[in-house]
Amino acid sequence: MAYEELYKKLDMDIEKHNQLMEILGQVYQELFLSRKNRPEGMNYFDGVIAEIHGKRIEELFALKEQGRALVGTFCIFVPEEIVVAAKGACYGLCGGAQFSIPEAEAHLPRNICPLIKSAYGFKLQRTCPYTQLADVIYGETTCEAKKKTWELLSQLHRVHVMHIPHKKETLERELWRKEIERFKVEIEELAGNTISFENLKEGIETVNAKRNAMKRLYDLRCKDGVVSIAGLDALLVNQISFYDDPVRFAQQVNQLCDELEERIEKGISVFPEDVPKILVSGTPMAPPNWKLHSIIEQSGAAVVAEEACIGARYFRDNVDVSGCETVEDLIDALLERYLKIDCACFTPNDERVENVIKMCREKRVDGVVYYTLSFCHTYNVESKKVMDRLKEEGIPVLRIETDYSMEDVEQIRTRVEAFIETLR
Ligand code: BJ8
Repeated sequence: MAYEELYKKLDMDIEKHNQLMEILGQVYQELFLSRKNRPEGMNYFDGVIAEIHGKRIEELFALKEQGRALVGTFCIFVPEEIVVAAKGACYGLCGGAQFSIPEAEAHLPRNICPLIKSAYGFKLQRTCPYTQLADVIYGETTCEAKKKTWELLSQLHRVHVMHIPHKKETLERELWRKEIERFKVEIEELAGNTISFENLKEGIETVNAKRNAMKRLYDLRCKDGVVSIAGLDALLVNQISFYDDPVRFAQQVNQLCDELEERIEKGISVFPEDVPKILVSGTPMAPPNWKLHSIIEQSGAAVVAEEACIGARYFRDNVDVSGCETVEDLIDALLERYLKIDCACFTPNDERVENVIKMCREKRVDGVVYYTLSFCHTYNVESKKVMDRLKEEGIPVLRIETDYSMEDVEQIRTRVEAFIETLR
């Protein structure tokens, strides 16, 4: 095992880790590598998955040895620009696998969101090198289950909890500004130096460039009647955006987009011309959660967009640095950008409902699958408003609530097939 020495240094359970990787390899082979007509640009992203606990971990370990800050996160609210400005790495921690849930359930109630249980279970198991490497794990107070889990996680790892406002009024804006400043101070302490205006601006521009590349991919997924890339592949690229080096990632996505432009010009589609096009809206799909997309696409429809944090919510808005002259100006710009996030933890959150409709129009979808993880109360409750508005617009919608187990796959498949039939 090539990376065994590294895993020992990270105090990992190597045997269990290898079991996990074997399962991941089999699933990946079946869902991704065995499919035909994938863009060649996906080779890079296949390589990232093949080396997900290899080369990237080596890179991060090297950064750690240089004293750079390594920050693990669970939410798109963490201003990664600040970590990039400090020349460190900010990455998402996995929370999309059933594999780690049984251990987590020894500490956490069974009836909470699988995303939280999965991530917490990885820490208990010591099977995730990203978690083991993190100098600090950033948790946030977006939902009840998360904020209470951080208390338990902090007994196992260094955790910093960011207080995320649930409204967007004056008081909450002030609080959020202070939270961004507090985050900056902690990253500076970890990195051992102060973040200058130039560094922060550069960090923001790096992340903006990454988001621009992802927006370009979003625009090209389905254009001029051609579905140039499978939804499952596009989801994978979105998932990898949370792990990879941001500069390299943007280059690779842009390269993939060049190829997709050519495919569109030549009319090379992954699906037949009349394929029903679906927007998936709802809770994030952390890797390796590929369950719903694979069911939808195996059932004969194409997923052309995700209204989710691993999706458009992450790359829709950039940080506007025009007119910024001081670090404080840049922090204000970060504040403005992050408060555009329309997570269901906000109340009211009508902008999300309107964003779903806007995306449906942009992508000219035939229907929406509203996806919610079991026991996610915020997205679950908000489904009523989103679905009512979709019905008002005459856009068909199917609501799926599920977790990471495979027990309900056939039941979901039957419902999805019936839904797609009505769209034809
Ligand atoms: S900004 S969506 S990444 S909080 S699914 S853990 S809400 S019970 S993930 Fe999220 Fe940030 Fe919001 Fe996005 Fe809780 Fe719901 Fe689980 Fe969730």
